[in-house]
Amino acid sequence: MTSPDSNSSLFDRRGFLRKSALATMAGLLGTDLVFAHRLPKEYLPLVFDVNPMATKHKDMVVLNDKPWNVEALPHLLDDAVTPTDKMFIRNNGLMPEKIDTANWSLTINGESVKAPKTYKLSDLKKRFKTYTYQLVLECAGNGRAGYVPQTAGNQWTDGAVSCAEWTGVRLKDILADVGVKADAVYIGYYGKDLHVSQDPTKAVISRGVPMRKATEDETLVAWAMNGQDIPLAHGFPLRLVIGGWPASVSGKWLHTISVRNKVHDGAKMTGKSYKVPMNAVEPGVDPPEDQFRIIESMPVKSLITFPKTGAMLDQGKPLTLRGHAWAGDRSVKEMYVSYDFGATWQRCDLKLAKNRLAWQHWSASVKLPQKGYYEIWARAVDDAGISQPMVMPQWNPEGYINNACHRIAVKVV
Ligand SMILES: Nc1nc2c(c(=O)[nH]1)N[C@H]1C(S)=C(S)[C@@H](COP(=O)(O)O)O[C@H]1N2
Ligand SMILES: [Mo]
Repeated sequence: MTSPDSNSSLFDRRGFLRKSALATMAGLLGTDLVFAHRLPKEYLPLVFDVNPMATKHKDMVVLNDKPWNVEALPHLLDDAVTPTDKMFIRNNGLMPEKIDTANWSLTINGESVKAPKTYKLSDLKKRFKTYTYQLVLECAGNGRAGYVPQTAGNQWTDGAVSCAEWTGVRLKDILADVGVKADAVYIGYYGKDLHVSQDPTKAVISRGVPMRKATEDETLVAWAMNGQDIPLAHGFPLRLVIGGWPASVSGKWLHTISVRNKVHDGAKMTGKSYKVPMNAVEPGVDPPEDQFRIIESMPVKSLITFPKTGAMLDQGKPLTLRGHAWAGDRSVKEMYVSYDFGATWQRCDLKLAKNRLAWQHWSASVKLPQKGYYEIWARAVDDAGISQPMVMPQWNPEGYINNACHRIAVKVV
């Protein structure tokens, strides 16, 4: 949602905001637009123009505003499905300023398509079967703040993760319609955001995944999130959504997908971006580029979303804990909590995921024996038997994939 002249789906034929658009905005703002009927023709409320924080929960943490990098706190992620206002934002560049939804299109090109093909957004919606999935998007840098020595980049704590409900068409259905050659190995996306230097010739980010991940059922070209248009900060009007892998492969403001006959070499696919050393390194050691591998499925992880760290609890009352757990392409098999610094672990009730690549909800009831200070530690185990580490996992120079156990502090009074 941005410049007035460009949002044709938001305005009616006479240029006034549609009732449905107004309802969406009121929902996002959490309050009514008083005098909405007085808004001049082709005007959007200013608040949507400039600041994605307008639609975020007041406790969301801004790490950077140029580009926008905003994270949730664990207790904000308590909802089963992450609502817009509590969803982290990770922008590498500046959000596109002119979005012409009426003329938005998706082009499929690259060495490994039989012939390039372009679909108008409206045709995509009609032509292919629509699917809805809950998908975990976690920034590969989530948890970076926990690495010692510190690594460069946004110092995410635990909140660069979401699980929203995405609606769109399967990328594999589009690719089948286009026709892909036998030598296809990778796809790469292109989005309409602008480099921070505002130089339009500079690419912001253009990442991708191997064909086997690109053609999974859950890999979507999506236009809706949680049943509404995708919010501008999260990729309006079209986005590639790929659950379980670094969220950097889920391209926002999507206009092109290239089918490649080699590993995609777009911006932030090369160098050391989104890569970790192939072999363990001592903390602080940065090996040469050829000793890095691309991060694929994300590791097993969990969050305690209730209570909030710092909670004061009444003595004698059982404490109900809850949160979510996820494990990249895998599922989570077991979930444990400890309130004695890991000496003993209690098994939690763990639900199945709504669908593959969605997070799983867990809960547990614990009895803290007496007044005093406690920490609750939470630990998930994936279906291959791999557990979250209690301490810092393998340090890496870019500070990726820190899946150490989440801890909260509570006091019984
Ligand atoms: N076009 C584009 N797509 C993008 C990005 C971006 O900067 N530009 N950031 C990526 C990264 S690094 C992450 S972690 C996710 C963040 O998604 P979100 O902001 O919707 O939470 O989007 C990915 N897709
Ligand atoms: Mo990211």
